Amino acid sequence: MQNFISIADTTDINALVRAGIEAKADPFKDQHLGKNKTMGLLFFNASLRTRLSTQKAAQNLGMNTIVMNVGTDGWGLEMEDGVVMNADKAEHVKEAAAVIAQYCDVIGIRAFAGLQDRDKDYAELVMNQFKKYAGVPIVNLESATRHPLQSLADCITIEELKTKPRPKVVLTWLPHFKALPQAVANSFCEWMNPWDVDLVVTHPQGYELAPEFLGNATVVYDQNEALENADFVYGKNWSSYQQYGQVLTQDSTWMMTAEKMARTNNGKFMHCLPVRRNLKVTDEVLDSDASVVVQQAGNREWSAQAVLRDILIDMATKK
Ligand code: AN0
Ligand code: CP
Repeated sequence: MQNFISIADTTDINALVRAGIEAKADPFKDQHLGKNKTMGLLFFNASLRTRLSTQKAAQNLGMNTIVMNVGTDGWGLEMEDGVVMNADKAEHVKEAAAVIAQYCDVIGIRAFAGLQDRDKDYAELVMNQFKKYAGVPIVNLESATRHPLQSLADCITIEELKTKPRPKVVLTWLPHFKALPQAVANSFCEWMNPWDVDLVVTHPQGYELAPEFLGNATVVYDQNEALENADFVYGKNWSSYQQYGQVLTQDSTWMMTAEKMARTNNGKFMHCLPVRRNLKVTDEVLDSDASVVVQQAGNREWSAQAVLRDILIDMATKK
């Protein structure tokens, strides 16, 4: 694998899931792969899991890591080509990416959707410009439209917990007052679609995901109906794609509760975290045995390790 920006950069989901599970069983077996290599992690937005788990994964592989909150500590970065830089941006990504690549063999980037301009967000300018101008492998740490390291960790978690070959997986919208990106939901669909699960998506009217991400998933607008016999319930809030970036409803009847979980097939509750308790999901659900959110977050280390391992192997064979 040369980059890990979207699922299109991968060839075999199951091989990555297996590599993640193998890394979990024996974290330091590939320590030689990253010797004398440096991973740079650039954050335009806040993070707990991605920041810690990706560093840990890189270190398990013998890499050095450099972390920078570029959003707050760096020069304002101009991402568009050919503009007159007479406003607030002091540095162009053309130089910045090339310079960072002088110090780093692999670059991870987190840059959320702005949620103002849909075309701009869905064009994935930040990832594409870094890919174009850095010339070293780029790893997506959550971009405007995707969060593939999360999705791979979600696959690993489902693989560990599933009790049948083809489980029913329900992605359900949960209420929130803030406008959140569609990235986690988009990516989850993008990874579940080609995988061996039955994917059902449930949300209020107006929260339809972009068709290219929804794929062949079944949309059921009645949340209770969608949850029937679910083996996994994946909760997430996202803002509207159609009325881009808008919060159309905060309807608290969409919150995940123990009563709703009782409709499932002894289903497990998943969430990428961070999660607001008693707004999106009740304490009762999060504190029950049904909740696997901590195991899921733990698997972020192994998804990152599977991806970085693949990138390092690719780099070594090109030498
Ligand atoms: C972010 C999001 O919804 O994209 C990050 C999730 C991993 N969540 C929040 O901003 C709360
Ligand atoms: N799930 C996830 O990406 O968490 P952070 O935003 O804390 O990194």
